[in-house]
Amino acid sequence: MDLQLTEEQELIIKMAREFAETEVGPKAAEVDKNHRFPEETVARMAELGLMGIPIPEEYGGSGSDYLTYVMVVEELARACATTGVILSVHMSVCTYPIFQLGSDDQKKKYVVPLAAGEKLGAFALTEPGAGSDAAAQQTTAVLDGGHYVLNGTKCFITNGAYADVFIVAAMTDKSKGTKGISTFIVEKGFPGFSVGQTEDKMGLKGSSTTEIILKECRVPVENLLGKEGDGFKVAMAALDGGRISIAAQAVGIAQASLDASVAYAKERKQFGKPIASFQAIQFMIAEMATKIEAARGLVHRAAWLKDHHLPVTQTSAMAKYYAAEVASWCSNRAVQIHGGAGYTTAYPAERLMRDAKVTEIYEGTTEIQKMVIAGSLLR
Ligand code: COS
Repeated sequence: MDLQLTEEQELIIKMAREFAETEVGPKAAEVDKNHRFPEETVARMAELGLMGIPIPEEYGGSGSDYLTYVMVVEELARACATTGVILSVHMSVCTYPIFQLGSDDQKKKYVVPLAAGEKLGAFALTEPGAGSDAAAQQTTAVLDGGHYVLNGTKCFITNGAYADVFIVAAMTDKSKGTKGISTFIVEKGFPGFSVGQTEDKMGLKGSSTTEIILKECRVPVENLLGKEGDGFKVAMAALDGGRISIAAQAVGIAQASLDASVAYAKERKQFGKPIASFQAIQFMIAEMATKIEAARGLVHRAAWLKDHHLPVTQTSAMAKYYAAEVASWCSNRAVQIHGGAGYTTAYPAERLMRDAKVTEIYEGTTEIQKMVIAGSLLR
């Protein structure tokens, strides 16, 4: 595995880091406090070419690769975890699957504007009764002439109120179990499509998490993504890629927790000296840095496998499981190092702790990742 970056990859990552530090980070606390979806940041990401990093230029993207893209997600999440997940969902579980699995017409119609950042993407698999058990889909899709008619309610949909294009899973044949699920490309303007309730969450407060309601929603037959009955595999393959970028988001949150801890430990004095001089603090910092490096290594390895079209399911699950635990652990330690100040909104530590938690839950809980890892080992 050669992870030596090219000059072009370095340039993209450097640009993303500067953008994150100067434009994204300074707004993170305000976006969190006001539960504000940072539309202007998404527009700037489009201008900078960050909405289509792993997509070839002929399809509106920057022509780079998955590794560079997840490194950018880390940089963004380090500054603002909300911004990290907006890009992650837009690319990993909407734009990229359409690029990989879509017909040429679908790519021209959807990938081009998505990769250019003219449109925002989302992924609608989860339902009230189909979370970890993703196969328990209740949403139905019935063929009616040139359209499929979709009925059902999706929940916890990231980018829900702001996305233009959704990959939606639905049952085309209930009797066939996982082989009766199909995936569709659905536009927000299709008749029968509406956005339902917005969730009030513990963290990632700037990210839009909503219900999607499909009521006699008419989707043209040419918007079937993959073959009828292949939807479960399409969704699982999308999540294989999605979990790498969520893991990168987790590494970004963990790194921000370390950065904040180092700065505070040098500045805060107790017993007549900076708390950085105490071994209890030094050990926490050393453990954080080591875990972050290990998690980042897993993320880069998974992205490299994906770029080389090698099996990635197991490594992607490992990266997501481990990086999410590291993010939660590091952000918890960051609050501890900050003491009473860490429990207030005067410092970013409490926000990082709230933002970290969901990385252990969405795109498959830690327990699901362990099932996937064990499943591939015990097959
Ligand atoms: N890529 C491609 N195909 C896959 C796959 C993957 N990563 N994982 C499973 N499949 C295929 C299997 O090969 C199998 O195909 P065949 O029937 O042709 O052999 C089919 O899908 C069914 O697989 P399996 O029997 O393993 O499905 P299960 O219902 O047991 O589900 C888990 C497996 C639990 C791992 C899956 O439902 C899952 O990942 N759940 C979590 C979903 C999730 O992340 N939810 C969060 C919502 S998105 S924010």
